Amino acid sequence: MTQPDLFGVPEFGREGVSLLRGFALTDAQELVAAIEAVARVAPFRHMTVPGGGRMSVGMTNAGIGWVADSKGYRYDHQDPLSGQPWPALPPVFTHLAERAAQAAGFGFTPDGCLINRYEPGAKMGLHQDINEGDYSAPIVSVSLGLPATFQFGGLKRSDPVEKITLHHGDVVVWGGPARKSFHGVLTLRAGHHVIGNHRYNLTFRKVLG
Ligand code: MD3
Ligand code: FE
Repeated sequence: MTQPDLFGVPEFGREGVSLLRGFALTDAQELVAAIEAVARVAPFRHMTVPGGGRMSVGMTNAGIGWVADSKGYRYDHQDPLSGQPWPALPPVFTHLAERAAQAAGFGFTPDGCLINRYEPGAKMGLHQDINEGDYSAPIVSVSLGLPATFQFGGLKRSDPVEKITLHHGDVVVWGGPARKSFHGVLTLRAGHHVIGNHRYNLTFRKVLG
């Protein structure tokens, strides 16, 4: 299902993708406060990927957490920095993800949320999200703060990509045939936003099958 725009034509016409412009706007302040509360317990950090590079995006997690290190990618109940469990999913996170998935035609309760923080200059190269246990579940993504250009391709890295700008409060639900598509985020441009001069992205996942 896709979100029709003002002219009744889907703005982003890919099967399995629902773009819910502004869906998180009314909860944005509460979402940002919850992100910052998580980050006081589990600070944003720049993970190292198996090739040895340092990710430009700062990351933390709530619920079951996504972790990269020199040995690979995995999900873990514990924050490797503290040895403690990741903070629980804040109720405002879970509720928003469930409502967005429902609006897109999915029954979905997340068990993990990767929280990305983009400062100007940060980017995320083309990749697939294929470490989760349940590909029948969608991924719900929430954008907050500065706008970013998102790239969305096909099932092969070499497939052509479509670009779309994601703004503060936009929610995208990716499921069905779109679930294993390549995607990435272009370098964040500097700007000013009331939440701070950065971008947060929440990706809600069903990690356990
Ligand atoms: C399409 N994050 O954390 S969210 C990621 O804006 C990630 O921070 C980006 O990709 C961000 O893994 C993009 C949109 C997104 C997330 C997962 C997807 C799109 C997706 C999984 C499958 C297809
Ligand atoms: Fe991803």
